Amino acid sequence: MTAAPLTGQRLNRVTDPMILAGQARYVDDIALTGMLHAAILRSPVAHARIMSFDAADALALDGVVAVLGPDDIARMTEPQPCTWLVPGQRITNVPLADTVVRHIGQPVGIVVAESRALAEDGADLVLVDYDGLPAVAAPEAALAADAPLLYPDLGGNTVAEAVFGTPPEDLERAFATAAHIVERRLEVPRVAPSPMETRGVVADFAPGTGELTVWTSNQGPHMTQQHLAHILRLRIDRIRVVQPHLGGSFGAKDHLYQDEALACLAAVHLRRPVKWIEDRTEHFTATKHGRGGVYHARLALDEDAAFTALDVRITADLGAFPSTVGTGPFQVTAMTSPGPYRYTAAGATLTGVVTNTTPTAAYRGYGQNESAWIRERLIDEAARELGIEAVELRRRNLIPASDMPYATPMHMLYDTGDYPELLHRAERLAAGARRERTGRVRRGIGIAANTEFTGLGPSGILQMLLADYNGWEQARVRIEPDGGATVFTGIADVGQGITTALTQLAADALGMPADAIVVKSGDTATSPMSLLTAAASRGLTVGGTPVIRACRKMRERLVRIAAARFDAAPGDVAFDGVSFRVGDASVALAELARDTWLGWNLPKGELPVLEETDVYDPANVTFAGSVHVAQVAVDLDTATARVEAYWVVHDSGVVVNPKIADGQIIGGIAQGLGGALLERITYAPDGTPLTTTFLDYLLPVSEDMPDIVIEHMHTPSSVTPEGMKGLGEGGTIPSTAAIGNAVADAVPEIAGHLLAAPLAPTVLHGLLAEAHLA
Ligand code: SMO
Repeated sequence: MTAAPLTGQRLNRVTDPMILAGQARYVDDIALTGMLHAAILRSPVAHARIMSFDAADALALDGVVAVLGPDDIARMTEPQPCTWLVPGQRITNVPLADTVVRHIGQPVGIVVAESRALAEDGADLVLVDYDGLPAVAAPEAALAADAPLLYPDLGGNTVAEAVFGTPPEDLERAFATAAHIVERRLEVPRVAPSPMETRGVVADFAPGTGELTVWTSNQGPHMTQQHLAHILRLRIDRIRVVQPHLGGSFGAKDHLYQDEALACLAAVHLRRPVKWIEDRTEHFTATKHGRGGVYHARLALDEDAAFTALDVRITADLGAFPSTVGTGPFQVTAMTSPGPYRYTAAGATLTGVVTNTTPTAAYRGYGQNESAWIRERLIDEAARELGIEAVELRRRNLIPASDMPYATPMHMLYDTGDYPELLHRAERLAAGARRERTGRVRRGIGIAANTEFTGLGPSGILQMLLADYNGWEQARVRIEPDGGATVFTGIADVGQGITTALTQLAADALGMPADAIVVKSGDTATSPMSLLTAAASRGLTVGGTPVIRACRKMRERLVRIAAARFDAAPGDVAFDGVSFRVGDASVALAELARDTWLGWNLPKGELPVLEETDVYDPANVTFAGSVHVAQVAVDLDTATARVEAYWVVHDSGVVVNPKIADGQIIGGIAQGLGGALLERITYAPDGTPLTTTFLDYLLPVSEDMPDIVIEHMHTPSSVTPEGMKGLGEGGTIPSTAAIGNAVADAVPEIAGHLLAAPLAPTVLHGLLAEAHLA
C-alpha cells in the first residue's frame, strides 16, 4: 500500500517546532572559544573626503584588540565586483572602504574588541577628520545641471542607462495615433527590508589549514564564498560559508556586504574568531534599501478604450554606489511593466542615478511591486478620466487565455494563464465589497491584476542580462545506510518554508514518508553550488524539479537492486516506503541500503554508492497570475486609511503546499500594505536619514491586517515539468497597487494626487485639506 501523495497537502513546516520552541540556531547564537566582537565605524556625514584616521585612543582602551581603517582595508582587499550590470555601466566594482564617503552609514573601518560594548566604546574614540562635500539625496535632484557630483570623474551622476521593449520611434508613433493618453509621474519610495533577524557574521580563520569558516545570515552562501575569496585574495576552496537558521531576508541578504567582509578580514588578520551582528539602527542605513524610483508613465488607448501603448521612464535611485545587483530591480520593473494586458507597443527607459544615500538592491518583488504600482494606478487614472469602471477597463484589455503562450513587447514569454478568469473569480469572491462615498468615513474598492515573473533561469537569460548567476539548480539525494534519505539542495531556507515543500516533493518521488527525509542546504562544503539560490521565486520550480528527478532515479535504482535480490523483474517489485516486496518475499529498505553501501549482493553494473544527482536548467521563466481586491476605509477626520477586507485569486499552477502558499501570500500582502500606507525611508536634502528607528519608520502590525480570503486557481506551467509556478513574491507585488487604488476609489476628489506611495496619514491629511474634505 502506498500513502497518498504529499504534494498538494497542507503540511506544517518542518522547521516550525524548532522555531516556536526557541531552538533554532541563528548566527548570533554561535559562540566560539576566544571569539572577539566587532563594531563597524560608519560615516556620520553624507559626503566627505577622509583627511585623517587616528585610532591611537581607541587602541589604548583596555579590551580593544585592533582597528582597521581605510588605508589598511584598501591595502588588504580587492573591490567587490557588481554582478548584475547594464551595458556601459560606469561603476562595476566597489571598494570595501574608500577615502571618500558617500552616504551616512557607509563603513570606513572596523574596531575589534573583547566585547561588543568595548568595540563600540573604541569606535567612539577613533578620530576621523572628514572634509565635507556638498551632498544630494534624491535622484531627480542628482540629475540637475548644478548637482554635486558623487564621482566627479564621471562628469555626472548617471551611472547606467538602458532601453527596453518597443523601439522609441515605434513607441512615439503609437502615442501619436492614440485616441486618449493618460500620463502621470509616480513614485515608489525606498523601504527598509526589516527582516526580524538583522544581518550578522561569525568568522573563524584556522591558520593551520588556511581555511576561513564563515557563518552568516545570508541568502546565498556560494555567492558569499566567491566574493569573499576575491575580496580577501583567498582561494575559493579555502573558504567555507555556512548559513545558520535565517530569520528572514526578503532579498536584502542576497549578497555579501562590505561590513560583513570587514569582519572576515579582521578574523583572518587577527587569526581569532570575530563576530559582528548588525543592530536595528544600523539596519536602516547599512542594509540595502528596497525600491526607490521615480516614474513617468504614459498609457495610450484607442476609441474603444483598448490599450495601444505603454511607456515608462524610470529614474532609479541607486544610492551611493551600484549594489551588486545595480539596476537589476529597475530593469525588472521595465520588463514587467505591461503586466497581464495587451498593447501593440510597450517600451521603457532606465536611468540609474547615484545619490548620497544608502544603496538600493533586491527586495521582495525585485522591481515588480513598482511595475504593478505604476501600471495599476495608471489604469485606474485612465478609467477615472474616461468614465469607465476600473474593473471593466481591465476586462477589456486582459490577455485572453487563447493567446497563450503570449510574447509581450518586452520580449517576455507568458507560458500559461487565464487572466480574464482570474478577474471573473475575483469579482465573484469580492462580491460583498462595499463602496461608500458619503459621510466622514468613506469606503473604496481597489483592484490590481498581475502576472508575476517567477522561476528565474535559464542560465542563458542571466547571461543576456549581464548577471553573473547560474539559472540552473542541482539536487543530490543519498539513501543513508539506515534507510533514511538526505536531500541536498542549493536552495536556501530563508524562513519561507522551502525545506518542507522540497521534503514533500522528495517523499512523493521516492515513495517514502516525509519523516524519513531530511533536506539540507546552506553550507558550501556540502550543498550543491547555487549563486541565485532562493531568489526570484525560483526555489520550488527551479530547485524542486531536480529534487523530483534525482529522487525518481534513486527509487528506480533501489527497485532494480531489490529486483535482482529476488531474481524478479523491476516491474514486479512493490515498495511501500519501508520494504520492497515481490510476492511473499520482502527486504527492508534499511537492510537493502546497508548491504548496498557495504558492496554486498550488488547486481552487475550497480554502484555501491546510493547517491543520485540531477541538474535542471529551465527552458524559460514561468508566469504566475493574480487579481487582488482591497476594501479600504478612509476616515476623513483622522486622515487614515484602513484595509477592512481583502480578497485574492492566485494562480501558481500546481501548488505543492497550500498552507505555505497561503502564508507566503498573506505575508506578502502585509509587506504590500506597509508599502501602500506606512513604509517610507526619507532623507533630508543634505543626505541625513530621517527614518532610523521603528518610531519613525512604520511597519504594519497584526492589527493593521484585514482577514484575507484566498482562492487558488491551478493553471499548470508549460515550462516546469511538474506544472509548478513560483509564489514567494506574488502576494507583495500587486497588493500595494490594490490598496492604493482602493484609497483613490474612496476619495475620488484627490485620486489624481495619490501617485506616490505610501498614502500615509500626513500625505492624506494635506490632500484632504486642499480638497476641503478634512
Ligand atoms: S528580491 Mo529576491 O531575493 O528575488
